[in-house]
Amino acid sequence: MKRAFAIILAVMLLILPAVMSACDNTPKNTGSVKTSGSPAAPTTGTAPVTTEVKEILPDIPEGVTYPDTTFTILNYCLDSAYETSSYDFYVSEERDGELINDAARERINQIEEKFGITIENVPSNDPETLLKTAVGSGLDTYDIALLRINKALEIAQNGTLVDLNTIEYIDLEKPWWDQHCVRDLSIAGKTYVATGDISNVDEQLCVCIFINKTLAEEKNLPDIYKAFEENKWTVDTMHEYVKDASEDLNGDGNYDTNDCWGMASASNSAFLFLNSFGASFAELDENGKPVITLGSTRAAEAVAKIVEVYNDKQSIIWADGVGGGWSNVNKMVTDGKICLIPANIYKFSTYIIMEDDFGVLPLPKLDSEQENYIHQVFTASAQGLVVPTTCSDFDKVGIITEYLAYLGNKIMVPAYYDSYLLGRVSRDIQSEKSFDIIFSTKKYDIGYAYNWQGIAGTIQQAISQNGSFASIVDTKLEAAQKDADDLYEKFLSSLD
Ligand SMILES: [Ca+2]
Ligand SMILES: [Ca+2]
Repeated sequence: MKRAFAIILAVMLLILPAVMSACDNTPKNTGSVKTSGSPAAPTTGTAPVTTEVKEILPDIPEGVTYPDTTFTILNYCLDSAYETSSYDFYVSEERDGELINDAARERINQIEEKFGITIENVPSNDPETLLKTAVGSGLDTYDIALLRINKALEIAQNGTLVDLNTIEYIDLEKPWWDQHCVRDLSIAGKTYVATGDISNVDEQLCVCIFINKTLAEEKNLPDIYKAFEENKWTVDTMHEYVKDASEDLNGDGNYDTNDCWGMASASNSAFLFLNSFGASFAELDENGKPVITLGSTRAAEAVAKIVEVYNDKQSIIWADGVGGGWSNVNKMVTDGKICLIPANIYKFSTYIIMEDDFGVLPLPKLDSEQENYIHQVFTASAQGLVVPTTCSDFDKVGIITEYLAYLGNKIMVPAYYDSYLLGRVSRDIQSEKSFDIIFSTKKYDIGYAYNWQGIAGTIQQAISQNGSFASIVDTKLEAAQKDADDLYEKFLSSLD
């Protein structure tokens, strides 16, 4: 995955939609579009290199319209717990002039014009309950919904949702659907929830490492970007780095919120390193059957490292270990007292006010032998598309949904990239490179999503006990696998 971000704006605007579509894909599943993102474009800015690129279009019937009808989108819009909000379909006059708002409005306008429909956005803090209730009453209230992925998978068990593969005009192989999501969450080959360019939230809720470069320089820390270039960006490198950054600023012999810290996180966020270190809670096998993988050697090695790092109480401050929690720790970040923060990308909206210079890195590997970086999407809050079983016109829903995703690729993704990631978050070339890596190595962990027998909490438990992971996991493995097997059988014998 290569991109040419250093080229002039005109060329960038031409190629970005195509490039971003490839971004939501595994490398194997691409059409001709991907080639536009491959070779670096000429820096002279003379000849656009995209003239031969054939645009991939949605396979929907020509000229179909649905005049005077409303297309209702139930949307998980605000999540106060995680401070995220979705502007995928939410537009407001107050935010006119903001690129993402204007792009969202443009997408809605184009859809309404093309199909003669009216888009109605229904934002909710609990759309899953609303949808379940509507479907339970046999009501076709919502055409589609964007639900929290974990909750969507949960209600998929109860016959509320349609396997998206059965909807004729939704083509999940198209580049605007996130192939990582389809790969990781399609139990028994059934895809009840999907995301991709239809929404920006899966990117906002992807993890990265945020680094305070000003502080790193003050502390004379080694060049962390160089370690990355040399394939030495590993958990051990990270740990050494954060050890060197901590300082007892007021010299009272205690490390607390008055001091400088190598890293800030929370014991209940530590699980995000599991995927990064090449392990997982569960994986789907070749039949789409979930297999609990938390008992593997790899998982044991990964968790041992996580436990080691998080129990270094002079280097890492836990947001769940200080008064005021994250709001206090976020202030330390913006005050320039934290060197590294593993966080979801949306956290930049909080950190952007800081004066210090900062950069972005992928999450480290377990060791240099590990082939790829891997980045978990936080599915507890990230939302995905679902279609309720009470849908009365699957062709209509398929056609409009596919076109929404396609326009997301053309309109929304470039706005998100230009306005937010490139325009505001990225302050150096390395950060741009990091976003490329992060979005091309997304992972959705089915075991984290279903959390059978509470397996998602085992890492925090191991951290608080400073070890004993094997015995913690041993008590859960068999029952968790049984739960996963039952779910698989249920999905096999299916539902819709
Ligand atoms: Ca997306
Ligand atoms: Ca102190």
